[in-house]
Amino acid sequence: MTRLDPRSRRALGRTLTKLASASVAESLDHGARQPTSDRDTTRIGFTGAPGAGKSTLVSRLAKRRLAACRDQGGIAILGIDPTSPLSGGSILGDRIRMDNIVNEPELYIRSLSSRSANDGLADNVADLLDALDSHGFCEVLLETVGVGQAEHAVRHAVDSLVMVLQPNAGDAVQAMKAGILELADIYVINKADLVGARKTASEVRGIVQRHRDTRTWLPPVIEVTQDGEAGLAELDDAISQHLDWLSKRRDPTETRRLRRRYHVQSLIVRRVAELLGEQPQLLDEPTLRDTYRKALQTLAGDEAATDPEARRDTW
Ligand SMILES: Nc1nc2c(ncn2[C@@H]2O[C@H](COP(=O)(O)OP(=O)(O)O)[C@@H](O)[C@H]2O)c(=O)[nH]1
Ligand SMILES: [Mg+2]
Repeated sequence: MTRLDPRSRRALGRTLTKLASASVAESLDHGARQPTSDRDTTRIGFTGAPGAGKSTLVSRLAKRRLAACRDQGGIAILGIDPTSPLSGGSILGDRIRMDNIVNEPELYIRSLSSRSANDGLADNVADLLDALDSHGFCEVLLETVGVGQAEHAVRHAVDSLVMVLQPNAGDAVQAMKAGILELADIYVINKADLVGARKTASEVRGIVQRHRDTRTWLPPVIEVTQDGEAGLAELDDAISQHLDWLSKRRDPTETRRLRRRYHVQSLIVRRVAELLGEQPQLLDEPTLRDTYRKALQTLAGDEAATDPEARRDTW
């Protein structure tokens, strides 16, 4: 059975569905059962406002990058949509649109809602990314919504981060000027067929140049349209160049440490949220320090409950 045959895809789909709403204990159980991947899957993040054209761009790019990945496990696209009354519909819409664009057996596409996370990422995204790594994909393209906090969260989960802006993305450009959005490795001015694209691109280029640090990577600003190949090819090259640049400066141990760090931090944050939900009386302690200490004590006590040996098999 190859990794991308229908049975294997269905099994992966079920795992991702479970992981998306798993408790911390369930996530840890699952993690303990995962085979360690023999090589590191490359992770590329795409972030930007809803409607910026991310899904369209990511599917076209995946198709392009598949040539180099086809014999090495294929590509997975993981889309995280914000929870909203419309998200069910929009996720379905994404799925249909992406499938139409790509329709390749070596490409796996999955969209999930971001549930309770307020940073545009699913709470459990680190689990989901690890599951995709274990499945042996060559590259994972992660699409997340948001301008602001989402970039900070996703920054640590991916190797290259692409920010997708639309022409006249005034808010995002202002945020960049204020130094809030300087985390991307590559900026895409998408929908460059629309009026204002040139101006937005030159504004963003100006900001990137002003913040230039000669010791580090200079983020390129690339104009892309859904009907043209030139911008897409430029983006494809820029991502490869950034990954290459990164690989000369960061060894696999460091990459693994960064991923583990992000993962364990997010598990702890989730566990604290679970605990304070389960035991709200902890919030009634007289002082903040009392609540903090009691919460830590309770967490130390419940670690035993998350020991996979002590739990029944839920996977
Ligand atoms: N004019 C124009 N529209 C585009 C372009 N790329 C995507 N769109 C449209 O923008 C809308 C949102 O696209 P989508 O990929 O779902 O955006 P997402 O919410 O960022 O994932 C869709 O109606 C697309 O057809 C482009 O290059 N030019
Ligand atoms: Mg989308």
